[in-house]
Parts: sequence; C-alpha cells; structure tokens
Amino acid sequence: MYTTELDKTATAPTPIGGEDPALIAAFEARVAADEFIEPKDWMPEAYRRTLTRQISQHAHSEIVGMLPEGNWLTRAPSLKRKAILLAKIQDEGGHGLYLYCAAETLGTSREQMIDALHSGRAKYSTIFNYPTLNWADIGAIGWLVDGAAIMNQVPLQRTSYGPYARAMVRVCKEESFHQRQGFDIMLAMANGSPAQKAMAQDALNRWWWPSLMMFGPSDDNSPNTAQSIRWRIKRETNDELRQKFVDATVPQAELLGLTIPDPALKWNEERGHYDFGEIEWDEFYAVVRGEGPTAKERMKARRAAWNDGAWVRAAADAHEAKRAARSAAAAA
Ligand code: FAQ
Repeated sequence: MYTTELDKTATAPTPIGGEDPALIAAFEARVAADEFIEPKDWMPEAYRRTLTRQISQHAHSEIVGMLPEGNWLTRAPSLKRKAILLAKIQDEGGHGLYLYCAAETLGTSREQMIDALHSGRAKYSTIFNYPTLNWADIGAIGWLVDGAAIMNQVPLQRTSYGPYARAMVRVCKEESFHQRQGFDIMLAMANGSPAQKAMAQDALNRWWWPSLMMFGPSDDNSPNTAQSIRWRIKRETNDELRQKFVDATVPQAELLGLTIPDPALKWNEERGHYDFGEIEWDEFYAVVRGEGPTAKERMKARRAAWNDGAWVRAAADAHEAKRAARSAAAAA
C-alpha cells in the first residue's frame, strides 16, 4: 500500500524556526490544493511531529483497543459470535500495524513508538481505559466506540499525508463492519428477555459519555485543532465530529428502544442538530492521565505481550540476516 523505506541520504530536517520560507510556502500551497504529501517530500518539522504524534497515538489505540474485547473472546455466547468477535479484534491488530507503518514513514521507528507507549510518554484513546463488565459491553463497544471511530476516521481518508489517508480507506471499511456487528448484538439484546434489555441499557449508560469523550477536548480547549485543520491533517474539528456522532446515533438508540443517558438531549429545530449535555471534562483528563486501575492493567498487558514476543522478533531478524547473507553471496 505504501513503503516504509526512508530516504537514508536525506539531510536532517531544518530545525523549526530556521525553515526556508519558500519551502514552507510551496508546502502550504500543495496542501491548499489538496495534494497528498508523501514521505520523501519536504515538510515542516512541526507538521512531521504532529502527524507522528497523531498517527502513533492512533496506532496505540488500535492495539490497546484489542484488550477490552479480547477479555470476552472465551465467553462469547455462541460460536458465531465468537468467530465474528475474533475477526474484529484481528482487524484492530491489522489497523495498528498499518498505522505504525504510516508513522514510520515519518522517520520514527516502531521501537521508538512502542517505547513511548510503554513508558507512558505516548497517549492512547481514553475509551480503552474503561472496563468491559459483561457481554452487552461488547455490543456497546461495536455500536458506539467503532461508530465514533468511523465518524472520526472517514474524514481522515482525505487527510493531507498520503500514507495515513490510504491506510484509512481500508480501516474505515472494516470499522463499518465492526459498528454493524456491535449494533447487531445490541439489537438481539434489546429484543431479548427483560434482563437482556436491562443489560443493553446499562451498557449504553456506561459507554455513552466515554464515547463522546473519544472526539477529544472541546474546540476551545483543543491545542492542536487549529493548526491541524490548517494543514488538512484534520478535516473537521472535535466538536463538529462529536455533533455528527450524536445526530447519527440518537435515532439508532430509538430503534433499539433504549434511552440515551442525557436529560439535556433534545432536538434543536433551529440548529438542525441535537443539543446535548455537558461532558465531564475532569473525568476525561483524569483518564488521559492514566488514573484508575484499568490503565495500569492495559499497560501491564501490553508490556507483557511485547516481552513475550521478543523471540519472534529475534527469529525474524536472524532469518533476515541469513537471507541477506545468501543474496550477498549469490551476487559476489
Ligand atoms: N484519548 O488538541 P487535541 C478506535 C489528547 S481508534 C486520549 O484535540 P488532536 C478503533 C490529544 O492526543 C480510536 N487522548 O488533539 C477501535 C492531545 O494530546 P497531546 C483512536 C486524547 O490530536 C475501536 C490532547 O489530548 N482514534 O477506536 C483524546 O488534534 C474499537 C489535546 O487534544 C484516533 O486516534 C482521547 N480521546 O485531536 C479499536 C483517531 N482526545 O499529544 C478497538 C485519530 C484528545 O497533544 C476497538 N486521532 N486527546 O499531548 C485524531 O483524530 C485526533 O488525534 C483526536 C485528538 C481527535 C483524537
């Protein structure tokens, strides 16, 4: 899909501040003309940094996001549900890998990104620091979390950095299946016994607000949005996407016969959108800071998986060294 090969002969990027105004102007004109910026093209260092930050955090979210659902694989209620969930979780792993590759094209290695995650320097989505208590949570994750992810990711197919945009095309197709499988679980539970319907409602109550938080701080408090919109990394703001998600999801909840846990939720005829209540931003920032037991469990699980996989990486390196030695001998 894209290459992870870096131009080893390229000179180090000019430090921020000392960048050539002519290069910046040419870059901005390309972005304004909706051209894709490719790995070997010149780009401002700040553009490279913000993309590396966003793409690597996105990748970490996909990988950490496998954990809450993985927790329910062995307890899926039927073989069919288990097979679907397994495929979905494997897709998330694939998304993480495409995204790490896209971020690597910006000059940061996979090891550096993983180290940033494991040492707590890099973020991942707050949503994955909430626990999955029962099977209805798996429905709510697919319906709401994947639903929010698609809302955010569809515009990223037109992000200005080519490798990120192309990775998003396939990711969005798969997320759309994930959202439907989640909605299908919710539909089965909402039409099931009173106890099952109550579980579906309880899951909606617990996942609704964290799903709205996935879109990030409000535009007034989002330090990166203005510049990212200018560079067409982000095509829509956090609040615009959050509003779209609310507008799309309310009718789905109605179809399920479930109640969104927000007394302030109301259709606003004048705006042509739903009004909704205030998000608890203190909770959002506490979760971003990794407070609470689930964040610690998540990182413990990721570090263990990385350490357990060390022999696979060593074997792959040894295989590659042998292959390279054979090719060198054949060429001599
Ligand atoms: N969680 O100035 P902004 C998925 C941080 S994939 C944690 O608004 P920006 C698939 C932000 O990084 C879900 N941190 O930042 C799946 C920044 O920190 P920094 C992930 C958050 O980048 C489903 C600071 O706050 N999706 O779910 C969050 O312009 C089911 C200030 O914020 C993506 O990553 C948060 N929710 O906008 C997998 C999509 N929100 O680094 C498994 C790509 C904000 O400056 C199961 N990313 N922060 O210190 C984006 O679109 C953007 O990066 C935003 C944030 C919108 C997330």
